[in-house]
Amino acid sequence: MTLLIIAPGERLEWWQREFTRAAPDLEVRSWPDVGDPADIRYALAWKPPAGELAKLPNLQAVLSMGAGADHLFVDPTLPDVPVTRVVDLYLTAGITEYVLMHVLRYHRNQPVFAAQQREHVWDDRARELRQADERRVGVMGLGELGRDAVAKLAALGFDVAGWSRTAKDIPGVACFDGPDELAPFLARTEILVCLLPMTAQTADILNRETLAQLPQGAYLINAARGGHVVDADLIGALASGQLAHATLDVFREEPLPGDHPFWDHPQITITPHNASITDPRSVVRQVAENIRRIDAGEPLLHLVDREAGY
Ligand code: NDP
Ligand code: OXD
Repeated sequence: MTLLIIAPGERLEWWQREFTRAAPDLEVRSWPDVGDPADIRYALAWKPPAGELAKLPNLQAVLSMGAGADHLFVDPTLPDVPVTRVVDLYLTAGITEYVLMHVLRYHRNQPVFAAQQREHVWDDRARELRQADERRVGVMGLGELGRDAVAKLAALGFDVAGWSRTAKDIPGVACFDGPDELAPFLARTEILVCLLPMTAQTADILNRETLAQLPQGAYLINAARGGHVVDADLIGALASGQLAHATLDVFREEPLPGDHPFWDHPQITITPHNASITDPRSVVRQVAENIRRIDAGEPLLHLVDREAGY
């Protein structure tokens, strides 16, 4: 029973080490050193090259190394086996820290003060003095990540709303759902946080039309996927003043190409897709548990609904 890891090279040794600690009986190989492909029963993957998983004739499950599984579904040859994803306290905590950091940064007008510093300007007039309970924050996606973010934003006192596919009831959070409630959700959202999965329904969701439904001068934080944002529409919304600033962790092409206009845009903050990072120390345990379940014929943890795409 062999697990194949297909992922960027720099952390492979760490994964190997953690598997040795948590599941010493499991044989673990790292792509491209597959050995006999017939040995491989499970694959733990992050952005595997298209066609590689289809070469494994006895594959029983693909375990996404991240919370998202969209990087697997882009491969048209992905084998028809169960797909699971990561749900992990550390991963969630990282995203929540990122969301809180950037919401607070916008709430406290930090981009204005950063620009003033570049110009050696001392101007202590806050652009607008607002209390947290007067600041309307909206989170798209109320899943594992979105639910934690809204709870902690609400605990800080923000006026918080969330938008999801199906109806939710979360204490202290104004919940909106479905396409019909997207416009009212956006209309009340001054700081918009995107934590949606990438699916056929959510691709390009932040476009000229939807960005125009936000109040003028709104802020955007995208820690979900680059394909949620239409790049040219974002740049247009920043130029017109419809958006004041955007913080982007994810991009249509990663790494972000050196000549992309986002890099030097004064109203865009870029982070290199590290809002949160899967931590092998905790995640090997759920991978090992899912392998145990596959072997025992038990239902898997954190199964992805292939039809829904998340
Ligand atoms: P979940 O599957 O737990 O939650 C997804 C949420 O999105 C659910 O609330 C779901 O609604 C909602 N949703 C899905 N489709 C729609 C739709 N068409 N309209 C409205 N709402 C929709 O995912 P996670 O919270 O675990 O992760 C979210 C995403 O965050 C990941 O898919 C990944 O892309 C990204 N991510 C980014 C990281 C980074 O470092 N930048 C790190 C980790 C994840 P419902 O509840 O009704 O089903
Ligand atoms: C994930 C990610 O999906 O890091 O986990 O983007």
